[in-house]
Amino acid sequence: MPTGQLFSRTTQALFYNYKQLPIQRMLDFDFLCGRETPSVAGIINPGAEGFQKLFFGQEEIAIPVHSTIEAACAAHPTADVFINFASFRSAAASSMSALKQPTIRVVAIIAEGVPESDTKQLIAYARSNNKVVIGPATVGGIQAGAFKIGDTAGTIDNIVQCKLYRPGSVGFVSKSGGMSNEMYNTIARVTDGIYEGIAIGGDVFPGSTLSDHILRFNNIPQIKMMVVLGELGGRDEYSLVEAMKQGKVNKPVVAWVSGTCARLFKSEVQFGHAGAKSGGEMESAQAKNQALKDAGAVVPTSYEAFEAAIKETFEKLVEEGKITPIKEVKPPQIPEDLNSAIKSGKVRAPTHIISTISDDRGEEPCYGGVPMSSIVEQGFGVGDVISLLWFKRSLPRYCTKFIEICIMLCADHGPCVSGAHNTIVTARAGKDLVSSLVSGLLTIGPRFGGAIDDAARYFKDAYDRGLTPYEFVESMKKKGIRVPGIGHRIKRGDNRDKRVELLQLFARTNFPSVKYMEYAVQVETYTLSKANNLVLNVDGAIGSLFLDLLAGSGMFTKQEIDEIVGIGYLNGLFVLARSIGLIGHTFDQKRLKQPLYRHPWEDVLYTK
Ligand code: Q5B
Repeated sequence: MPTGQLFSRTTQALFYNYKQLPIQRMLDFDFLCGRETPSVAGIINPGAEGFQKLFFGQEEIAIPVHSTIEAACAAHPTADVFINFASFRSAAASSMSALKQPTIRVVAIIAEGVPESDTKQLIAYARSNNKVVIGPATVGGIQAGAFKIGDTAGTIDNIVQCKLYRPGSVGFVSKSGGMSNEMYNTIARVTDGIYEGIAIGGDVFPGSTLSDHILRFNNIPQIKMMVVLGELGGRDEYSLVEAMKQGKVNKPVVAWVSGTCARLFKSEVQFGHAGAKSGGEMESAQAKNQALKDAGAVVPTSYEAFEAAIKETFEKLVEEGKITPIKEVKPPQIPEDLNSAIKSGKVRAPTHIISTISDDRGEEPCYGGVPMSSIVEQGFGVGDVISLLWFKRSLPRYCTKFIEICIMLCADHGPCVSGAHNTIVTARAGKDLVSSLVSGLLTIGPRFGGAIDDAARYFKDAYDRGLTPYEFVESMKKKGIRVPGIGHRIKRGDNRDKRVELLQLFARTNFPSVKYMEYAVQVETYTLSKANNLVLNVDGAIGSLFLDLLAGSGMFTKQEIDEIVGIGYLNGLFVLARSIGLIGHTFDQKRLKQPLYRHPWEDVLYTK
């Protein structure tokens, strides 16, 4: 065990296992103390590498993350403290690896339940290599105004209240981490505060003992008095008694061993810590308190009298001129995290996204306000889900059925159409599903599959303005625009598109009105008189029939219909439907292990 200071204002640590809160608390403490460098140099997160963003005061900093202890030590050779937040299962192995690194001097082990045999090996290795282990089962320790391990001393408010942002004159050591927070408060009330505080942990075999730290404190000139809080169980306090008897401690020690109430119980009592169990008279709190008193420590009559005993000892040292009470400094204000400030109602912040169709914050996600479970329980289909997410309302069954029929009929139209061709070529180039799908989807547009919106726009406009089919088609011709929804590469007047017939049949049977569709049929009659391929195609059929659905269902205002047509919702039906087929084509090519596609020369006209 080294004989003096463990930490300083420039000490840096490596933090094992990424735990955002304790690391941020260390950095907040650094800022409070006016440290220039963050006390966490690097984070070891087994298997992960990169950076973690954290705050150092008001600024965000990126702390390097390493996947191994060795890599972290090599990258940060001046970081000599290893703060181990591993679970009890891996804490011993990782602590031993850290102790074996030449750069590491102090290892703090937070986990409870580390096997005692493992801890003994760690202790033996540390002692023979002049290294320090704090813990296991500890919150850690703190050097006021300089360096803090993990969650030691709790919240920033508590740290400020205990004046831990600047050094005092008291060295404090305890077994319990929870009680050490309490004692930092007590000591701050009646003295000029802590210089260093260590919680050695509540295990039967602590990595370093009460006396190890008291002897160390005895060699630190800034520490003028020591406070010890022991507990029943074990014999650790007797090594301190021995050291005091041998005259190795020459600064005042105020001590209390808690657990005097154990005698009130008829049977043996185990307190919170693994080691806090009286194993006989010698290990009782009473016996240890008496032994410390006999060795020269100031031992009060009860825990309640502890504070007064510390106060009295401190004031005596001040009177004797051994302590000059320090000038108080005002610590800087730690900027509050936005989330906690919002939570407490101190600030408000504008949102960056507005969403009206779904919400996943409650017990279950909702589509358009309808919970998932209702969607399943009521036997909703994909048409109902589209109604909720696209049109933000539950449409009548005939409407959702129509949507589903559109999706089924447009799911695929063979491998030769633009979309499927692109998907097939992409899949054969070895690309993944999403790339193959997207390359097919990107062909959907005014000529292929994406004419539904324009068909709806032009048919609606022409019908609403009372144009005859002749006037409509000829006015389009004058403008040089092909009528969207009319014409097909393979369908003809004598070879009609079955999909169009099926959609028309369904609408005639179920829709209250099919006026837009009838208008489209009249347009087709006129275009067919011009050329045999100018049939009403699937885009034109869906576009005109969706106008009938919107107008006839009574579920949409005129303004809403204009908005749906204006924004262009309807190509979404083809995109959604054809994705099914394009995914199928991708799988098909992969399943067939098709090689890279190359278009044959014979099929290209090379010309100048
Ligand atoms: N002419 C679809 O053209 C196609 C005219 C027209 C007035 C028209 C063409 C067109 C509008 C867009 C549209 C959706 C490019 C089609 C689909 C999904 C699919 C696909 C599949 C599936 C076909 C020859 C002559 C020319 C033109 C005139 C042509 N269309 N006049 N209005 N609409 N339609 N797209 O056969 O005087 O000789 O210069 O743009 O609705 O994509 O299965 O394949 O499920 O995957 O190449 O069904 O009609 O004819 O370009 O050689 O034109 O007819 O002006 O006249 P074609 P072109 P002229 S459904």
